[in-house]
Amino acid sequence: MKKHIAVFFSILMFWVVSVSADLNHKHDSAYPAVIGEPGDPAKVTRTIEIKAFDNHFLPAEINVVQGETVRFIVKNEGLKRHEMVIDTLENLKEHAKITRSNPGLVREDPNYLNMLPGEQKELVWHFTESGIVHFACGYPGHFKGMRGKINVEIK
Ligand SMILES: [Cu+2]
Repeated sequence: MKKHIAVFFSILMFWVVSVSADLNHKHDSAYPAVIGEPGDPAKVTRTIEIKAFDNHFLPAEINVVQGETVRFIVKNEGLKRHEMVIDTLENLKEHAKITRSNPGLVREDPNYLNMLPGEQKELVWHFTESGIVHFACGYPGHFKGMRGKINVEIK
């Protein structure tokens, strides 16, 4: 009987581990599903140029269509270092808070760019859900002005 219980529990544990691995696989936990996912550069449908100034983005409002894969070319036209992070507003606020206590923090995530003055970088993003996706520079004193909105229209 004891053996049966042991077998039962090992099967149960195996099931729990596989289900949680599957959940992790479905949703890459680095960013919420509502904002989309890193895009395949081979599937880019549109290129959008954004300029980062001290301290605002131009354009600060962008319209895309659900399903599009966009190549963002971001150029830092300012005299300060800037970031461009695509995320939910909630996560951007959290990021700005972390940046405040870690000045000079540079992340390696696919939804993140960091540019020195004059530098230009690219980010490819696939907008899988309709709604509003935000972008911002989280640096202290920048975050209030350096925010933008991407309206993802229903296909
Ligand atoms: Cu900035």
